[in-house]
Amino acid sequence: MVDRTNRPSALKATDAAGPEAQIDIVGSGASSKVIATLPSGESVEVLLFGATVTSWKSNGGKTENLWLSEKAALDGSKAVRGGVPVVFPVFGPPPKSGHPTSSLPQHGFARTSRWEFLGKSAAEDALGSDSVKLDFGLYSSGLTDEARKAWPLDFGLVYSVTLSKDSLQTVINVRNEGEQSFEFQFLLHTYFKIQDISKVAVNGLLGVTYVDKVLNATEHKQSDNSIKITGEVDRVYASIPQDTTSIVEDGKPRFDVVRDNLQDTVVWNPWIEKAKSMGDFSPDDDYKHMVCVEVGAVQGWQKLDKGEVFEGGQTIRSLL
Ligand code: TA6
Repeated sequence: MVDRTNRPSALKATDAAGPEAQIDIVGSGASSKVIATLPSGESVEVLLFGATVTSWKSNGGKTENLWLSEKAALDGSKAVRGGVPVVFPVFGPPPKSGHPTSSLPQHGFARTSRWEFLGKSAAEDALGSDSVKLDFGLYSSGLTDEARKAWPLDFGLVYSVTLSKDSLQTVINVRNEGEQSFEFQFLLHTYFKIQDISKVAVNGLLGVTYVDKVLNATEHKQSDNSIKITGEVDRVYASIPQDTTSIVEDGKPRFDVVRDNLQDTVVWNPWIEKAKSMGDFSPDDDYKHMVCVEVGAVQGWQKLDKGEVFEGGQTIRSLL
């Protein structure tokens, strides 16, 4: 934690009633991050690189809810291994050729771009100190030359991160700022911190069709309500009817993940070999202490014509 005396004067969320959330901007360049802390101690940290949430603490600040690799790059050198990376405009490896995203890196450019901090406000539906909303922006002009060349479409993204006492809401607003229509995919690649993967179940996907990337991307139907993780899991569940997916640990509800205008969810755990093969995944056996439940619009493409807007996101509730 940065020693408070060395921090620039804290910014106040001016329009919240009652005691105010504290906003600090720390670090410099690609390592800059925004820290919001409620008077009751809950906090969220957002790296401007990728607008990546790297920490979310509930329970008065005592409970860290997100997993972050000990070797996560936090200097802008590569996508953050952990927290909530923002995936846009393509999920996974892009189409091999003949698609506007074909020459983009896996998971697109949003998570490896430098976003702007647009400011803070009391969330529309929040009362005073119980909530604070942080807005981040990424525009075509803010892309690297390489990304701009690879995907020369005019767009605007506003990503809102709202911290409340027991929940974190992250919502994207995508706008087509150009003459040409474009299509995109979006996903929030959330790494949840858990105690023991052998005691975890992911519930709420009963009967949903999924593509299993561990089984050669074959299609399956979820045959029971609880998904247990006993090996590498990499499944893309599509067109999910109910909006909440739950993470249960040791029989007790730990997180609710509520989708808003996003129909799909990816469940991922790299398990032993894949964890070892990722240089920035550390410690190697930390697959036991994380699970990804990633909400998104990744089945097919969302199309925006000139001036059109798409909005979607998640509210994750810590139930500890
Ligand atoms: O969301 C699951 C997934 O698509 C996995 O296939 C795995 O590749 C993971 O994302 C991590 O991708 P990354 O590019 O961050 O290493």
